[in-house]
Amino acid sequence: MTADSYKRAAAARAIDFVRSGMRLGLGTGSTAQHFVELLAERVRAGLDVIAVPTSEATRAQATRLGIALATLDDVPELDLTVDGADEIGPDLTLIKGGGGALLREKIVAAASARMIVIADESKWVDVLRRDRNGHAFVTDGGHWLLDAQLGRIADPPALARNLAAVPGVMEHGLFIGLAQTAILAGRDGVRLVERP
Ligand code: A5P
Repeated sequence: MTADSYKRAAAARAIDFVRSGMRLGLGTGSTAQHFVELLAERVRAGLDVIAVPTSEATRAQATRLGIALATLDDVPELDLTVDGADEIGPDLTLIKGGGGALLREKIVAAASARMIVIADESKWVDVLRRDRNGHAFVTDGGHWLLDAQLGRIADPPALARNLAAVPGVMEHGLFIGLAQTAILAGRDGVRLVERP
């Protein structure tokens, strides 16, 4: 099995949580793409949902696949958001933003009664860590995204407060208290983790 097949397995499990009539948030990234593909199959089979995408890439994919879309202006409260993550800690604190969509991802997750994070097991970590090379690019919203090298993040809430206090910082990729459920797929199968 490849990492991609694990991502698809996690996405397939998340589809079980979708019911007709739901208002959904659609995440961004390679794992979320699997979820959108599988959701579209259900829509073609008669599932009735409306969805708010978290990026232009997800909007384009969902439109192409025939999923009815809306914005939070039309549908301010969502039932469920399904999204990927760069890292998932044991209390379901997340690092997100590797796909450049963290601002809209956080707004959509915060508007949702429930957020499920889907990932392959490699995303599960004991302590959040960000160790990619620093870079900046412009997001869908026209913001510069900086990838900071911060080593082990022992206290994510304190870091989140410090980042939010920096003038000019629009948003950061720490998602604290947003995900209720993680669906992780790996060699030993698919497991669900609920936030403690
Ligand atoms: C998008 O901005 C990100 O938050 C993604 O959800 C995250 O980077 C996970 O992406 P993959 O599913 O491609 O690993």
